[in-house]
Amino acid sequence: MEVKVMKKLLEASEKKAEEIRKELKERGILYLNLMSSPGSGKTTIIERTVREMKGLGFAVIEGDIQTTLDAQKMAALGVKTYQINTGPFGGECHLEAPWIATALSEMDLSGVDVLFVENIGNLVCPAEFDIGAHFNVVVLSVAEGEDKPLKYPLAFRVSQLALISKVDLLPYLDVSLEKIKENIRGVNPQMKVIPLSAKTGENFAEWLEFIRENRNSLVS
Ligand SMILES: Nc1nc2c(ncn2[C@@H]2O[C@H](COP(=O)(O)OP(=O)(O)O)[C@@H](O)[C@H]2O)c(=O)[nH]1
Ligand SMILES: [Mg+2]
Repeated sequence: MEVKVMKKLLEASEKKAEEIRKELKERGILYLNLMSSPGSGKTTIIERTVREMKGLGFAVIEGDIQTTLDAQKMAALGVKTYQINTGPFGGECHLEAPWIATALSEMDLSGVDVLFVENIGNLVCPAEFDIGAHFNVVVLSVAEGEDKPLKYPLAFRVSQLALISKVDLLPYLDVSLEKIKENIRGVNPQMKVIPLSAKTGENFAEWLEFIRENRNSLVS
């Protein structure tokens, strides 16, 4: 019996994800779901993106178990921000499509061209839930080591883009960027991979170009 209820809940969540994807496409809002382990640089990447990318309006839904720290950083940049804290509701380690739908229904999306979801920091649970994004973006910092795509393959399988972050740290680490790329492509040969640094701005332009191109093709 319990299994049946769970299946129904998952089906409802998947249906909601499809509805969100379609609605945001119709509204011309590119929706990107950033997933990574804690500290790999999601917030910093979004902050630099908002600062550097002129002419586009941004909104962010922040997922955290506790605190509004990242949401405060976004709000300080003038970004339309919505915080989902799962702590009071059992401390779930992922976001789900119905919660995103509620957030969207309560947000003012006028003038918004790009929506980021900063998912809850871990490489396991968020990958299991389709939250209706146009692109899942997995962020892996070079400091996390070469083997993480092999250890947490689902996050890499369900994503269309991998950002290899903090490449400015490479000179200080015994890590091969080529090996990280090879391991990502071993799990997902179709994956687009962009190594970048949100600190120095190295190769950041390629990420901005990805956003601009995909936002344009959504509205053309
Ligand atoms: N060296 C370096 N540090 C970074 C970079 N991006 C983020 N950080 C630092 O890494 C830490 C975690 O970043 P944050 O954006 O909060 O990660 P999140 O938990 O994934 O949102 C912070 O201290 C950032 O200043 C980067 O490109 N290079
Ligand atoms: Mg963050």
